Amino acid sequence: MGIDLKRASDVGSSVMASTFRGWRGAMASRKVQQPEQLLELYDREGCAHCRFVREALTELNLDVRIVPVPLGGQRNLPALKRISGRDRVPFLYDPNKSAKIEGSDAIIAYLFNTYAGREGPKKLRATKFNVFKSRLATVIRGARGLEAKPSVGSQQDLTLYSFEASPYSRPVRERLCELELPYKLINIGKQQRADIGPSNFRLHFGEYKPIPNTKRSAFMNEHGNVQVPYLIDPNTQRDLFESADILRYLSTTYQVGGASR
Ligand SMILES: N[C@@H](CCC(=O)N[C@@H](CS)C(=O)NCC(=O)O)C(=O)O
Repeated sequence: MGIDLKRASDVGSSVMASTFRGWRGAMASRKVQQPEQLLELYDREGCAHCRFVREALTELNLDVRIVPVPLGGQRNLPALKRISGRDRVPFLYDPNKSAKIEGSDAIIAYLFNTYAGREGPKKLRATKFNVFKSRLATVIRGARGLEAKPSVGSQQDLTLYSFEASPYSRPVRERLCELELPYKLINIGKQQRADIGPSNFRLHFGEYKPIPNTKRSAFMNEHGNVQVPYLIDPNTQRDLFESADILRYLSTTYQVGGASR
């Protein structure tokens, strides 16, 4: 059995990226309720400030529609300009409160105040040091998730189960961003000690039981385990586990030229 060095370095650099950010965006609240209408985030996966917002969304256990606006991308830029009057990310639209907010500090303050009734953590603020660490995370990932690749659009949004610090999910989010594919991001961060670890090697003895009546327990009931990334594509009626398979699928289906990196 040979070792796939390209894959090992992909997963390794993604682990490093999460480590630079102190594994923010791994743990999720047990309390916060998902609002009725989906929040919408204009986002660039490799953008240092967008990462803080996605970390906050995982920690608040909130789902969101991600509208990727990579550098050089033209598909979603008109929608961003229409809603915000500018071309800056991160930009949040909350249809529940008709709120439109630009910039990570303002968005995170809004999210924590509105959905948790408290201030956001200092570690998610855009201080020079935090921005530096978030940029390092992008650098170690070879600047993936920053620039658009030639792609064909999708009719309907895809759905991705993920959590921000998940090393296996990050490459998938990068690819979705580069291909300018909007998607529903369902965050299933860790809510208890038993959730910690990869799906096949949890740091927990005995049978794995997610907390009842959570997104994790619903996922467990449907699939018999909890594992991310998990992608659903209503355009082709495909659903996939395994990050390597998902990356291959996205490139083959949506990338012009179809080649995988
Ligand atoms: N071989 C899988 C590994 C996936 C995996 O282990 N994902 C972790 C998160 S990075 C997971 O699902 N952990 C279990 C959990 O969060 O409950 C892949 O490449 O997608």
